[in-house]
Amino acid sequence: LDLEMALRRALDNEEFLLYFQPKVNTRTGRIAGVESLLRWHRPGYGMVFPAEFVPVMEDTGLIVRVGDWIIDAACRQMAQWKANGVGDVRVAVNVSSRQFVEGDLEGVVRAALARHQINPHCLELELTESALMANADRTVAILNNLKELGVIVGIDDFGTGYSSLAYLKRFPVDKLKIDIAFVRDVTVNPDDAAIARAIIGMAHSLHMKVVAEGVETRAQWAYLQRHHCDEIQGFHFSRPLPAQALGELVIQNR
Ligand code: G
Ligand code: G
Ligand code: MN
Ligand code: NA
Repeated sequence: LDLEMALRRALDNEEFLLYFQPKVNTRTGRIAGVESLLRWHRPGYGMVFPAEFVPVMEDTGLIVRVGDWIIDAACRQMAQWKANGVGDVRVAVNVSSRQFVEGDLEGVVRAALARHQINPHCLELELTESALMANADRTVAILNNLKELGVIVGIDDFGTGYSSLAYLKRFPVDKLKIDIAFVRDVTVNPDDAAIARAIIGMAHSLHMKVVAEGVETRAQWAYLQRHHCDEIQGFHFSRPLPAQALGELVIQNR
């Protein structure tokens, strides 16, 4: 309950901030974009990670309001990097199920892009299978609107939810993110390797791009490169970084 009270105040007190983890072109090693990851600078506690408070925000519905703030903050940061000479950085934002189901995602995205003068192709949304499956007809309508806007839509943690493959055909999705559960042992476990290759093959057949998360070793990267995974993300290349450090890394990486 203390946590819930503190979270209710956190937005107004500007205690939330975004970190950014690079997504790298698997072939070239160049930064293709970043994923924004929420952090909470809780007074008296230091930096708090989302695992400790996102579930509470989901339960209380706070995530809808905070999710709207995250989309705006990501776009504001893109404008900032541009002003600082870093250039265009594609930012992926995590959208929680409740925000997708209960919020006005299209309206919030449209407003943030306009407010900060952001090219829609520079914004990517990471949706979960559970959000997409909640109401398939509404999902198709929302995704069509987002596609019309020009933003990129991906499915996060792909393979761990209960999405029906039939919907991959119906939903206009641009990207799949292979869950860390299949990446962790991809070089040693033939089953995980088979699943990763199957996701890559299926995505490419459906004209989608594939990103693998949780890449921690050179060997995982090499395997995913050999099997034509488009992008990799993970500690092997970089941990999530504050905005300033990420900007410097992008300049260095060019
Ligand atoms: O950064 P970290 O590894 O602690 O993130 C843990 C989990 O919290 C991940 O599953 C991630 O998707 C989720 N998360 C991180 N940032 C956000 C965010 O901005 N919005 C939502 N809804 N979830 C986030
Ligand atoms: O579910 P989502 O993709 O939003 O979660 C991303 C989370 O994965 C982030 O919280 C990030 O800190 C974490 N992460 C990113 N790279 C790695 C990695 O190489 N290894 C592990 N174990 N976690 C990672
Ligand atoms: Mn994500
Ligand atoms: Na994920």
